[in-house]
Amino acid sequence: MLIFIPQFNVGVMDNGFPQKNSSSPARVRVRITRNRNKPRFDGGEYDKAIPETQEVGSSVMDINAQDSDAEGPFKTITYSLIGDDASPTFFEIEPDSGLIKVKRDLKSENVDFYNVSICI
Ligand SMILES: [Ca+2]
Repeated sequence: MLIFIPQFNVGVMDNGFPQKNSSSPARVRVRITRNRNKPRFDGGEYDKAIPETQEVGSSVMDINAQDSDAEGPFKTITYSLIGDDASPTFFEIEPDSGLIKVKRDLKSENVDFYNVSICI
């Protein structure tokens, strides 16, 4: 965190005649934040077996990640599913929480496993 300290004088005057005034030095400390850290998953690889009869809309697993930046948008994490395979068709992730849910009936495809890639 860098601190930029501009210094200046603040003036004040009255409306009398003759007009009187005074001044005082002032400074404002501006805290400069930078996006220094990338978000990291809490776990390594996530692996879970579910039945093909798992209901649409039900929870599959909860993905967690952290960002060690101090505050604001540099710390806020948004989850999304990525990849060219079928996984984004059959699964969805809540952008704020990282909860993966079944999006579409899994019995409609004869697939043994889905490789779900998550971007944060
Ligand atoms: Ca960050």
